Amino acid sequence: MAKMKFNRITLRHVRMPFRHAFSTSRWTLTHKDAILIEIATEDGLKGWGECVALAYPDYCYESTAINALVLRDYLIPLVLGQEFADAQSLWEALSPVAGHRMAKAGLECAFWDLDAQMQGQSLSQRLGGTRTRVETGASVSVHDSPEALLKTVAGYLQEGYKRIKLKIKPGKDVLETALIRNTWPDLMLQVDGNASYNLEHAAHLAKLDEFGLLMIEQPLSNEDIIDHAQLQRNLRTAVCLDESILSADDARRALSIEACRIINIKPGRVGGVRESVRIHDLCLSQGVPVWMGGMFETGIGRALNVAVASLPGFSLPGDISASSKYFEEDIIELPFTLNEDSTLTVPTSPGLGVQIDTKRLDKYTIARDVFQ
Ligand code: OSB
Ligand code: MG
Repeated sequence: MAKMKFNRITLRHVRMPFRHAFSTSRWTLTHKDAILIEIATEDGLKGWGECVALAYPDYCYESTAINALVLRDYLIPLVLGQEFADAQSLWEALSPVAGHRMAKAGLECAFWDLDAQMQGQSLSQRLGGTRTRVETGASVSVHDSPEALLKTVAGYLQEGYKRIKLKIKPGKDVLETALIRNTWPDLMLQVDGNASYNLEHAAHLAKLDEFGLLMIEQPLSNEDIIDHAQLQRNLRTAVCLDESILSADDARRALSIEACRIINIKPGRVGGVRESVRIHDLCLSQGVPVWMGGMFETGIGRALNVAVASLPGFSLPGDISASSKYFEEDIIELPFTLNEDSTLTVPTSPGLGVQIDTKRLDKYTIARDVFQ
């Protein structure tokens, strides 16, 4: 296969206002910050990637500013001017740097955009995707009052989302979940603890068992698959791991001790598409459902997630909403919109299959750095 040379790499720090502030168990965000990466090749092709870290390092140790630093000082010097035949060789070139999978994934996403363009294929086709539409659901932030929560959920259902994921934290969990369940008895419903609980909450979390949830996502800390295994033994509800799974090896270890029954895959979190496919394949071979997570991506990261979610093992609705769930305007020309069946359509043009709206991109760019 033709090799691709990374001739010029442009980093942009974008900051896009959210339509509504979003609160997780620890932090409230009013803007989406991200490092966007453009890689230009010798023959003028351009590939785009997004680093999914948030502005504040609460989900994990990576943040937007840390992504920028690690890319500038460590990762870009390893790949600039180099040629790569496949994602494996790119990954090996980045291996001197430990961790920092979100920063690495931004580069890897741009690689795949270029790679699929060179093949004249959409990324979904390139990866062997089997769906033309991917099922989605809405992730619902922690709310101050039950009334406000019900109003938000009702709004998403009205817009057409068929699955709701409620963010929970100690003190805002069982009652809130009961409220939604009692209001919508047949709703596909799941909860996400974002690592805010510990094993002392096990009996309390077991109260969620009566609500017929699809899963409880990452109740315990990022590092701890051992305690998750103990918790899962005491819950009927399936545990799903998000923060704890950074690689296919992590997934294999977690499944081998039954720390979870479901895995949330975020290409940005696990180091990119290649590692996502490895987790997907492992889970498919063991009959473990996976689904596509989200990190409030701009149109670039969203396009990547949609393409990866078109693989056959993604059997549960993903956190891949329409662009308008978060943003007044996206940085791509045609924002992602929700179909009537609670799906997004998988792009079919080459690469990521989205066109950058350069005017809007410039409007939201707060810093730019070119390496060549
Ligand atoms: O835990 O899944 C999470 C967003 C940022 C960080 C972590 C998470 C989330 C979400 C939002 O739940 C999902 C989305 O992008 O819609
Ligand atoms: Mg999560």
